[in-house]
Amino acid sequence: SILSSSRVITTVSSSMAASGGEGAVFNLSDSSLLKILKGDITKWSIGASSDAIVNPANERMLGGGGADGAIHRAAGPQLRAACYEVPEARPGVRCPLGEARITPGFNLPASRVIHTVGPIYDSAVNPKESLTNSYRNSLRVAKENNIRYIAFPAISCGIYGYPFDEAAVIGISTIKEFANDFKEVHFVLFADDIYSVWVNKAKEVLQKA
Ligand code: AR6
Repeated sequence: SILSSSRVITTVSSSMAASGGEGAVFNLSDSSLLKILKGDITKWSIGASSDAIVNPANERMLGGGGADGAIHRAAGPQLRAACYEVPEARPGVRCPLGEARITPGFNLPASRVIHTVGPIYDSAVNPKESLTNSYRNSLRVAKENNIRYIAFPAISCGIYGYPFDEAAVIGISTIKEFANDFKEVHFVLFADDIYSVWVNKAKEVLQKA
């Protein structure tokens, strides 16, 4: 797709087309890319067994609204059953704030789902630290499971109320720490306003591809 000249012009790959078509590409390192795409994360896959999407879940890990609800609907009831089997860290808590857990993707195009719990912006003790932990632990779990392509939504930026610009800087900078561990890291963002914030913050934090 041809974007306005202030943005990065890129060709449409199959994964971009599947997730909406519009995208911007940045270098994380010599051998890895960050792609910021507009679209629906439940449709995302790179077509490899080493791909995973990140689910912005809650501590119970049994589904919810927003992207979590959409991911569970698209994956089918086996996903909820697999989440139910994740051992509780404390009663009712399968994934504590800032941590991450992995399951198969079942009926999703992506092979695996990495569930993480971001902070509720207005009530978290240290929302910045918790959001950083969410990204860092999602990437750690992905790396431990040999994931080479991973797609994030804007964790905490919906129901959990995190300001987009602060969340974008945290997400992009934390991903940069893992530049050598992944071939591609994608953000798949649902709305125009969040997409624009992410592209602008990526221009500040990273080099264009
Ligand atoms: N693809 C990509 N992004 C999406 C999609 C989608 N299909 N659907 C929504 N978004 P949210 P949170 C965007 O609310 O703020 C759930 O109830 C959305 O526009 O999904 O971390 C959980 O169970 C927003 O920009 O997650 C938790 O209780 C971003 O994804 C709670 O919500 C994240 O919004 C988690 O809240």
